[in-house]
Amino acid sequence: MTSKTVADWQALAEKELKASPDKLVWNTPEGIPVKPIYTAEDLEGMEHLESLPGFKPFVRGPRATMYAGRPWTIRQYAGFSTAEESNAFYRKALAAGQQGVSVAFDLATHRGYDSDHPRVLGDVGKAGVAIDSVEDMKILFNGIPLQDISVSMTMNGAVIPILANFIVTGEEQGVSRDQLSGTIQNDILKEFMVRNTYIYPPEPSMRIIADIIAYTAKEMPRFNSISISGYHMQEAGATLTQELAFTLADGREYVRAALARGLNVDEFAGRLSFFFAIGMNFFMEAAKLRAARLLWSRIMEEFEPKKPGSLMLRTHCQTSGVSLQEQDPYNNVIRTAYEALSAVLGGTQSLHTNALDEAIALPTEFSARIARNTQLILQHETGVTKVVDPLAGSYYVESLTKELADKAWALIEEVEALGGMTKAVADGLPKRLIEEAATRRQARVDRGEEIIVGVNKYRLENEEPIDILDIDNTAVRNSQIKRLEQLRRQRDPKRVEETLAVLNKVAQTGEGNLLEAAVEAARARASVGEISDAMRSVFGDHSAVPEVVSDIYGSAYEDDPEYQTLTGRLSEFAKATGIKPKMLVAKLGQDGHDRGAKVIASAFGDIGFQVVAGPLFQTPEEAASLAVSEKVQVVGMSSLAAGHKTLAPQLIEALKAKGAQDVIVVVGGVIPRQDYQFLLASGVAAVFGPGTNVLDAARAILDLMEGRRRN
Ligand code: 2CP
Repeated sequence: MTSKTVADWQALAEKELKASPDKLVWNTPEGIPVKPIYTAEDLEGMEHLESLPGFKPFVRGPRATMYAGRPWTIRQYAGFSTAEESNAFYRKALAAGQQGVSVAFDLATHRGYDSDHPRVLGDVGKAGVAIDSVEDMKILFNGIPLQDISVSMTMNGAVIPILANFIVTGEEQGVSRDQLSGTIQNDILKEFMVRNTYIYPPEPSMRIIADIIAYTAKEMPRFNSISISGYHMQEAGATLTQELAFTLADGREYVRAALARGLNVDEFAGRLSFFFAIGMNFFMEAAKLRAARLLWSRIMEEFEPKKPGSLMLRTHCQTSGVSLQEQDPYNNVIRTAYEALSAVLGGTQSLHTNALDEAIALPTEFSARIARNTQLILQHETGVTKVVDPLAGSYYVESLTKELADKAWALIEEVEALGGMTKAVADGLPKRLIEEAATRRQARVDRGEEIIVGVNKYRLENEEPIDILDIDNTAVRNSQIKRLEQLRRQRDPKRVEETLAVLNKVAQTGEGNLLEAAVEAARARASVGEISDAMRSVFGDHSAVPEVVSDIYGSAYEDDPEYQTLTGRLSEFAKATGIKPKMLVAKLGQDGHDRGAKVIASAFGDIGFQVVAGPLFQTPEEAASLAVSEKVQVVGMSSLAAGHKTLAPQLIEALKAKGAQDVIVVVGGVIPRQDYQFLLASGVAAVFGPGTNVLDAARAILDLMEGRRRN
């Protein structure tokens, strides 16, 4: 037994360092000062320490035996091009050790458009599978027994037609609703905050959620009615406390919506599930999941449930997409493995591990195998499944658990003071805080304060491009159109019309259940677009006004000479031309991922550009009109959903047609190197792929503008 005290350690550390050990304190983006040492003193008075797994507040896990009894579910998120191809991919993955299915839909489907809609030319079959009707869904799950394999569907906008199609697919496979197991994402609040695949305004969107919770509580006892997601918040730049707080506050709001619908809390609370991102802050991410369970049981106690399961937070996790890098991409395997271990040590119920190429494209069969095997190796070779919550009692992890919980709780209270999450979202607070955090992080990375191996340090001189999957969206679109035509020929039009009229009436009157009505329409073979439109005509479309934060990026660079040179050059340019350089940041197609666009708009604004932040979901034609009316010199098109090869050339053509061929078009975002030549040949002046330093991009654009001026 040592008789040494913390003060003794301080003295020894000071001698070793020849400075105070306080200088080793790491201030994380969450504002948590991480000390170089934690001791028993840090645990004093901590209430949750004595709890056991399977019992409230569930810090140590929702099940008593956790992975010793049953390991987490290996559930890889996938889907691309047609239902046939995605089905073949799922079946192979299941045969190779995957344990659950998780469907990625294309953006046209997300936003409730059939594949033949003119607004979705660049989106069909990209970034997910195209589903237009029950017929597609039946192909998607062909040979996958829906009574045995649980299916997660990431769907929020067009959640009613997709869930209706799933139910009918089950029926036609001979699997009744009460046997279907799985999860629907169905989390609209975070869509308004960060993910942007909404269709309707907040109020009817919340009604949709309540209707789904009510329907599944009654009819689908094995089905998780919602996956309340923080993942996308972290992807959009949120700190871990923001992710934790806003996700749990969203959850509380959904509980309130279901209660307002007349449900009893114990009827539905046990089937609410969660979804978090797991980034590179190894111990803090594991602590985050422990803190999430602690706080959720605290929140749920307010509603006085009788069943212990109603207090239990069960979650899916996905390793972080933003931590993946285009540069030296095999490093991503290593990143993902650490993140996966962190999720497992935190006690996740199911897990997706990203593939090494996911920073630039959909996974290939090769990269998907490595990603899956990352989990299989954890489950079978490392022994981590044998002991429940092995980090319990760690001075550091227990302290982090408490600090994260306390900080997140303070933010949850702030949201409460605003009147709950729906009001906070309408007010814009969460979005603003997340965008500020994202911009701060970009500055840290650009300045090299946060090291990313292979990107801002240890960068390779020559990058060998890796093989990636390319989807021919025109071919997918054509085959979807053919199937839609066949569907429309073969169905009974009168039945379609009648069922859609009923759905429309349920939407209008507020009486009845939207999902129940949509199931009838799906049985009659109404398409995803038609079912969505039957509600769209009543609810309308949501449109967000883009707002951009300022003075975050610039203030991180305050005294930086390089930054001063650049801003100086910009003001020279403005003086010489008589106008401040003006750029439109454009988002085209159904791609709602706007973190990159927002960070660029914000940073460029600070640097000295006049920035027009274009609205989401523009067609190339609409963006060109905006560029002309705003008299911009540059359009920066941000593309993260693989539509760039269709949309960038169309944008250039549209500008030409308006006589605006002088406008410089640059493209940034998730652009594989393989596509650079194609884009440059189409008239794009520069391409900025993942990992681009914002100052470098600004310099390059200014060079282009000066070049044009001289010529
Ligand atoms: C679990 N079980 C056990 C034990 N552990 N039984 C005995 N002993 C144990 N130790 C039981 C559970 O009670 C359950 O049965 C069954 O085993 C399955 O376990 P589970 O823990 O419920 O796992 P799961 O079926 O895989 O469900 C996990 C979730 C679910 C988290 C609850 O919501 C889910 O699968 N979510 C996935 C969401 C997802 O994939 N999202 C993709 C996002 P009972 O059911 O009978 O109780 S895509 C992201 C992209 C980026 C996007 O959004 O854009």
